[in-house]
Amino acid sequence: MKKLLSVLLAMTMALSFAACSGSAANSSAAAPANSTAGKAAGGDSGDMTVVGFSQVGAESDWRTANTASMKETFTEANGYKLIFDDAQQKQENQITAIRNFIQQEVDYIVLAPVTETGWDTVLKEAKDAGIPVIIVDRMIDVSDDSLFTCWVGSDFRKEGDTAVKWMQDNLKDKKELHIVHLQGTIGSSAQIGRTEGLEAGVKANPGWKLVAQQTGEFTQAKGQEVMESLLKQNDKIDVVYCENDNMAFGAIDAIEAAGKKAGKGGDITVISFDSTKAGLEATLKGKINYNVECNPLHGPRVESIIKELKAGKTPQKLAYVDETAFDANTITQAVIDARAY
Ligand code: GZL
Repeated sequence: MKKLLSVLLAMTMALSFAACSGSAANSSAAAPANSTAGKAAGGDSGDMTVVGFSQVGAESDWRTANTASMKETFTEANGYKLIFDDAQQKQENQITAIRNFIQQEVDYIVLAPVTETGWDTVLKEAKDAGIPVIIVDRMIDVSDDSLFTCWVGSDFRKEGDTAVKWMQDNLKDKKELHIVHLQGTIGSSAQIGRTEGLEAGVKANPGWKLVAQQTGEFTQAKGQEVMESLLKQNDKIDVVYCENDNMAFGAIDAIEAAGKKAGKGGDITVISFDSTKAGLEATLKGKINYNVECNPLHGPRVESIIKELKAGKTPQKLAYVDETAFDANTITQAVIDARAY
């Protein structure tokens, strides 16, 4: 019996040691929470290029596609070690992640900023550490633009103007247009630009009335919650202008739960942004009338910037991606099937 116990004890000790050493090999004291440990894992990065990517979060289909594009590009097979951090839509988590990337001496930092302001201090630390910072998607507002190497993303004001032009061209039969505005994360470039577009439209069209303006934080749940409340407070709503697909999905659920019809031939016209796969499927069904594309496939764009930097070239400081828009009256399944996201 004693012998059996001693064998069991030895086996237990051996197993627990293996478990510790296993986790030690993968852990990284410096790696921030929600990170995929890379260089700092004690692994030898060798001739791999180490990229630290601070992502906003996982709030929408667009964000999921954006993350996928980055992870599909920065693979070990392509010569990269990617350290990925999901900030859960909190700027303080992004700042912590950037500081961890600096501590881990990554080769490049990629930042998808949740909001435009509040980056000067941490980007100065990255600059002092000699680490190039590439901004993707939303823009940052800093006192010194040498704090970032370059930016690639969308022209959000143009996206808003595109939606407003469609409204002017397609809703002119209504003398008065009562508009509910579901905004994205307040202070994000996507919200700022798309809001500016609508507000300029309201100013230019006397019959347009902005009934309510409220953030749905780019999420479906919040979009539905806000729309449910606004439907109770306002019996005259002709348009809901949703600053992304996920809030549009929530708004449509709320509209239908209130016994009204959303979209084509319905009570409330639905405008949306992102043109994700699910967003275009809703557009094909006529539940979204008009969907303005916001292209999330930034992985290859960031990689070409890194290749330029490696070759000693200076990348374009601001690079806008080309985008289009989709109308429920003309979209087809073939169009959706042909798209990458
Ligand atoms: C736009 C991006 C926005 C999307 C939302 O470039 O920042 O954030 O429109 C996402 O879906 O949450």
